[in-house]
Amino acid sequence: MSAVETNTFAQKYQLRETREYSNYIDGQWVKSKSGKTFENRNPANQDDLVGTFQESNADDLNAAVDAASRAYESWRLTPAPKRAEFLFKVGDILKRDKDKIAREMTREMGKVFDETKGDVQEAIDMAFLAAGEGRRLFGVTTPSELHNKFNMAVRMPLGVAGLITPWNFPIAIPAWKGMAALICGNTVVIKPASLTPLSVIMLAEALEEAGLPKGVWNVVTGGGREVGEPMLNNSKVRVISFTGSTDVGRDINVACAPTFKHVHLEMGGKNIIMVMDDADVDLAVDGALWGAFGTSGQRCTAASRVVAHNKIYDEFVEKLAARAKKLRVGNGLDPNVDMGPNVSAGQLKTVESYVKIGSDEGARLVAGGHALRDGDYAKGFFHEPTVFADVKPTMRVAQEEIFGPVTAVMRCDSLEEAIEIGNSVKYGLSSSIYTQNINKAFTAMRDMYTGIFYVNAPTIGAEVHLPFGGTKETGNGHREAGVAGIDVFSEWKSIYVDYSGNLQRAQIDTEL
Ligand code: UN1
Repeated sequence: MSAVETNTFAQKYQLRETREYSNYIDGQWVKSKSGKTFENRNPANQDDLVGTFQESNADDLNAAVDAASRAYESWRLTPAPKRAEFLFKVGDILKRDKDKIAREMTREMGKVFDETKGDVQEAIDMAFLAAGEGRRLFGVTTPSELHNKFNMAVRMPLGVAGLITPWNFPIAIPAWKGMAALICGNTVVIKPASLTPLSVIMLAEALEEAGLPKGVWNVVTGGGREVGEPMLNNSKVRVISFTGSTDVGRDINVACAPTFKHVHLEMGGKNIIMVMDDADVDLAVDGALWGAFGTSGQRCTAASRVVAHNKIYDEFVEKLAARAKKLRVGNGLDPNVDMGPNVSAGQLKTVESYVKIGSDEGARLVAGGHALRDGDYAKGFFHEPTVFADVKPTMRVAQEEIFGPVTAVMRCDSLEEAIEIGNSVKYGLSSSIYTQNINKAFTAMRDMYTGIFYVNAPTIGAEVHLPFGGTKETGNGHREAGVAGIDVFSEWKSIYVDYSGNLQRAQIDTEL
């Protein structure tokens, strides 16, 4: 491909010129000590080179951790409302640049422009939420069991936070983690997914423009082995927050055990929409379509399973298949497109292999089922929105995370059966019910063992001021976003102030 063609694409969609990007370490844009770079190309059009990025190594990572560690000494002592001022500014900058950032993000990872605007909006929301928290960061005061003694518990930061972030929400998830880390007084080293370094660089540009002191936020691009592993091994990093696959999360947990780092893991999902016989079927179809094919199904919270009551099953399947067939697939920057490509050749291959697995298992293909390779599609990683019907709950397509535009529809005869099927997977991120019956809604709300639950809405649509995360193999007991996110990036210090002037022994000198 020639540079001229790249420019044509960039110009057509008002994109940045292709160039080499640097790491951001200690307030400077610097090249990797490796001397190597890697390319990042548009998944909708491999001719379009987004940029080249530093293929960093352990030296770069350790330099970033050292910088973050030095900056920590003054950042932790900066009053939290003052730290908040930087975050308010970042929120304003992201708001000002929302469309520009979103266009680059669509170019970088493929989802449609409306969705990348939502991604940037989520980062804005998170910046403002965390900034507001700067005047709260509530602790606890409580009476003492002794006379003239004052008890309280306060939050303290941990030190350097290491963030390993995914490509599907390339700015929202770094913001969930990063804004919470910063407001608590931690400094940050972030390794973005290799498929979306630019989104995290754009976030760093906003933080730099907001005047964040040097070393407080550092970005090191590169691979998991070369950058991620040294982060896990560096004893100055005190907390790791990771979003990605369950397999990688497990390895991270093990790798962090020897240095007793705090670890927050956000991993896989196999989320379900339950459609009851009294549901508004058209609304449920709208929800299933958005839940399954938003972000081309590449969300941890994607509705990759649906269980529909036998009484409405045929109507639901027919309508969902018809609507899925009508979705327009293509370049997410084109306003006439409903669904973008898969993020990479590897991801597309996974989708294709699951379509084969589903067909071999005897599931009935009612929409899609093929990669798109003709004409302009040949330049990207496109796949048709795909619906399997008559899926059995034990089939692999109903059990395993696919992370692509494929959903598996199953049958049930009752709410109890739907809940049993819903809970029968190893993940526990998100679930939802469509029903007009409040008793059913509350029963499912209580009995679905997932971290997120929706009524008359799909499995996606989390807002930043509520905890985000899941049970079982989705998480390790933590949540991010909301006030729960503050818990990941702070720890408690219980403080006892004895102003009696006497030695008072707790549990012993307690008689009046
Ligand atoms: C994810 O599913 O990977 O709830 C994150 C949503 C978004 C975040 C999703 N706010 O769909």
